Amino acid sequence: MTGDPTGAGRPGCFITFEGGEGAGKSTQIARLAASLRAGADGRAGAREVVTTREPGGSPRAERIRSAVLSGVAKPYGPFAEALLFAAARLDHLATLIRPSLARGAVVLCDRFGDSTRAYQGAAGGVEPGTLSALERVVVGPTRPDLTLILDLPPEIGLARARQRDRAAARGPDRFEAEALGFHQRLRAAFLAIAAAEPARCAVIDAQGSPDTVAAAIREAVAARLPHLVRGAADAA
Ligand code: Z5A
Repeated sequence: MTGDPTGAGRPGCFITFEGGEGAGKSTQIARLAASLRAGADGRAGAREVVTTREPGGSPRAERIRSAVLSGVAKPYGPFAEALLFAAARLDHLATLIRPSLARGAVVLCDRFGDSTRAYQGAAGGVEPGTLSALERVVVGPTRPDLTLILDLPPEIGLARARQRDRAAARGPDRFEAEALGFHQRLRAAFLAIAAAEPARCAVIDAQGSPDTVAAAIREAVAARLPHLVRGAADAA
């Protein structure tokens, strides 16, 4: 991919996935990556696709991830946690996201700034203006071209996450362990973000089978970023 197809001042394309616990973000990122990597003839590797996640995505940010998800920062409060997520994001942007976008890659990121707005803001009580100021400083112009918000009732997402955790013989992390009301506020917050920024965000019903959700995502990407799917095989 060459030039600046999204008009965002960079040759690559930045797509983020957001939503509550167990919404299927990891599952769907893998599927969209496979679909975008396939060329018109189904040949893998036709397009560079970088998959990454937040918190984390770079060695230094992954160290912050381990600390925050262990719950060690919880006693300092949601604003301190927002600062830690921002510190991780700063490194992730500098070392992985911006260099990938600059060479024309498609970057698919599991969570980004909207998670800070939803978890630390709407559900955690940090004032939105404070988080917007932090986002302006940390993210700058590297805003996503498209944000896919995977939406489903939190009871279903939490049940999926618990089942996955049981299979991996591990307990819930810092945020999975929060009460249902917290997760309901998260869902409302993501839907409010989508309603406030319809040009950037697409809400995807995440209750269907993985195949159904993958098809809805491909449709949303084709509608919003047609240059990405032109020629891409129906691989996922
Ligand atoms: N956080 C924050 O507070 N502030 C911030 O700024 C940022 C993050 C960036 C990261 O946790 C935590 O950090 C997160 C918010 C907070 N909260 N928590 N917990 P994480 O990365 O470990 O977890 P996550 O982002 O919430 O994702 P997840 O729980 O791992 O879920 P997921 O990626 O959305 O889903 P999945 O792994 O693809 O699927 C979950 C299970 O459901 C799995 O067994 C699948 O096989 C199954 N699945 C997937 N799709 C389906 C469908 N369609 N039907 C049935 N079953 C399905």
